[in-house]
Amino acid sequence: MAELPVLVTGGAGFIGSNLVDALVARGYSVRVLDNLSTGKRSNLPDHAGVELMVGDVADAQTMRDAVRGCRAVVHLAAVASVQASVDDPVGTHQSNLVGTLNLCEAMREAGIRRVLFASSAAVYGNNGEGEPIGEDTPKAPLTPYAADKLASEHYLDFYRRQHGLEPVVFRFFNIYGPRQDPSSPYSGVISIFTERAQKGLPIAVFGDGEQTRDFVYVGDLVELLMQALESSVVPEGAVNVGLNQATSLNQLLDAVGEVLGELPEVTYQAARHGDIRHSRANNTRLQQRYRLPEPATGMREGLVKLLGL
Ligand code: NAD
Ligand code: UD2
Repeated sequence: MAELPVLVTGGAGFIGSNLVDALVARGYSVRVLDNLSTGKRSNLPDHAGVELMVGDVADAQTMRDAVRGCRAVVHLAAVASVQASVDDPVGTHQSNLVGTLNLCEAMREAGIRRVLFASSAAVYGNNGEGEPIGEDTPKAPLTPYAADKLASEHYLDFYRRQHGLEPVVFRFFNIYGPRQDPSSPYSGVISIFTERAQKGLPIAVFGDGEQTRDFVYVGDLVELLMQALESSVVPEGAVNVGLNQATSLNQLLDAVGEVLGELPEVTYQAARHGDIRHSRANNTRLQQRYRLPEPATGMREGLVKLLGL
């Protein structure tokens, strides 16, 4: 069975390329479908077992071609920037919802069942803020990005009930690690802070730095994705991917300073409009269904790996 490829949509991006490395290391062959909008060819290993199809998930025929002969799919392709979805709701909808629907149809036609889907903590909006957020927390998708993620979850559930698809829906909290692109102001905060600290450029904290996030190292996420791919059972219901640990930006800066030996100038500016104060996952379901790496990668260790030290 292992000779049939796993399809990774968005596999040339940050999370996708880290997953591709792990799949290759475990002897899987991999097909990547990516339009290289934010992903890069150079993120992928030069390996005979990795095939790159440059194409768009929003194109139904491309999606049919991509799933043909695959054993399972990990669906990561999306416009991952919330701000981009605010600026261009119609354009991002093609990637973020139509892409998912095309995938469901292509899998139904091809008789492929297992699909892992990258949803987001964004589906909760500001609900549950201040306490660990459980999966049953009422949803409040406040942006086109979040609306498309939540709608994708519902379509996947329809295909599960109607056509026997085996969707595994993960709601990622804040993922960080190597190859996360720091180039936009809305890139992940860890990618921005570490890049600027390495270059000695000033760091801007929006707010007082006491806001907290539940940061997950990408290597730990990839371990979970591998388990979900290989598991024989697929229980219903989305699963939060967080560590139930709150790290403030000030604590993050301390850790960056410790790991690099020094920090550039840090300025505190006005908080971003609509910024969430505290985001932390209740991860009981994750722990019931999967084995989190024990111990999970701590912030200092994750920064060392990210910085290649
Ligand atoms: P990324 O931008 O590095 O990866 C997305 C990949 O999808 C890129 O390689 C991009 O080129 C590709 N892509 C975009 N639109 C496409 C299209 N229409 N057709 C084909 N390929 C397309 O971002 P990432 O952080 O690796 O995100 C991966 C997934 O995880 C996304 O679905 C994102 O929404 C989700 N997610 C990420 C985080 C996080 O903290 N990084 C949090 C929640 C959810
Ligand atoms: C994350 C996701 C977003 C969405 C949201 C849902 C990322 C990159 N973003 O947004 O897609 O899923 O969660 O809740 O994963 N900050 C600074 N200085 C900077 C950059 C950021 O202070 O230069 C602050 C920012 O204001 C926020 C915190 O850092 O308080 C984290 O920002 P982020 O963009 O990494 O992630 P978040 O949680 O806002």
